[in-house]
Amino acid sequence: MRLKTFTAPGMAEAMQTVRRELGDEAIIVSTQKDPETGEVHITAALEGFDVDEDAIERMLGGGMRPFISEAVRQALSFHGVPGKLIERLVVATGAVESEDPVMACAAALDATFAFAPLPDKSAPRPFMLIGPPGGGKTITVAKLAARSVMKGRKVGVITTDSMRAGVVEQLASFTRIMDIELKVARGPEALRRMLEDNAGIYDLVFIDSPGLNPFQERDIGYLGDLLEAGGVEPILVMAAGGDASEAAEMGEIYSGLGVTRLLATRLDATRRLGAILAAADAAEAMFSEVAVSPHVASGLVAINPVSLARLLITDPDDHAVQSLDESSSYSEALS
Ligand SMILES: Nc1nc2c(ncn2[C@@H]2O[C@H](COP(=O)(O)OP(=O)(O)OP(=O)(O)O)[C@@H](O)[C@H]2O)c(=O)[nH]1
Ligand SMILES: [Mg+2]
Repeated sequence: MRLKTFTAPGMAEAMQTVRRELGDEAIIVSTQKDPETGEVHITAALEGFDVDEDAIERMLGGGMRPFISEAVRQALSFHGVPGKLIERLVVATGAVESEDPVMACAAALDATFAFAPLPDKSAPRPFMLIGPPGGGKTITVAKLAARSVMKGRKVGVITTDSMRAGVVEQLASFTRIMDIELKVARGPEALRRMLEDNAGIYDLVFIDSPGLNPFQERDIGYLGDLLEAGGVEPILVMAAGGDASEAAEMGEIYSGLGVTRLLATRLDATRRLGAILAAADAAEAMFSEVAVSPHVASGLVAINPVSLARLLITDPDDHAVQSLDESSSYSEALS
């Protein structure tokens, strides 16, 4: 056998080159996408040429596969991903031919989760950010609003969190800078009326919710009433870190409220991502953005299977999270 590696900007071009050079008899030994350049490397073999058969055996799976699966398993285990989810992800790595643990993990994440950033232009329904107390809902409402204001969108911001002293002012201090009037809806009925009155005025509406306790039936009942009255899309906001089993239990509860996406915060202040993987899995929620900074003017980044895989596989001391921060894109809105 003869082994040869081909590089091209995309999979289709790489395959064409393989066929042109080695013909239809070529056997694809491995495919790999360069995470930096996006280039595809295909290693292909052609029968009838004399080379090291053992090397091909190793590449075909005998040698590299267990090593890749083990690397992914160890990384997920370091992050505290629940055992059953680790097994599902490790099995899913087998579907790709890659010698790069990041790409194998990315393929497994892609097969297991959905990834869908929040729109920054317009949306048919308002978004309500919900989640456990202190998860970052209010700051994230301000970040999302700032991002869309920077794109020239007409943004409405509503808070339904008006019971505690100072919390309206916390959000108002940001909306004022963006020249947005913060509206306060005191209860489900007020929210319903406000949204009816505002119908068609805004490209995007972001609604903050109170820090309600997911393990208290009364709290979850009230949150359900708010969501129903508003006819809104609920986005689960949860801080990364913490116990994965607890996060999974919360995910299940929020799944009952119909959350569509998980927006994970505080990735800059944690080393383990098992809890957010467990929460997304239990909530059957898509991953949207992640927040990687406490500052309103920065640090909201869309995540995809490759960037999430890189965070999971890379040594936390390599500061992969910081490299995600696209801070400058909307910071002028609040400076
Ligand atoms: N380091 C870091 N801190 C964050 C991030 N997102 C939010 N925070 C901090 O987390 C704390 C809580 O944020 P809030 O936005 O007030 O959280 P909340 O969910 O609205 O809280 P409640 O309304 O009390 O439930 C604040 O001190 C934020 O600055 C992040 O991505 N990174
Ligand atoms: Mg809040």
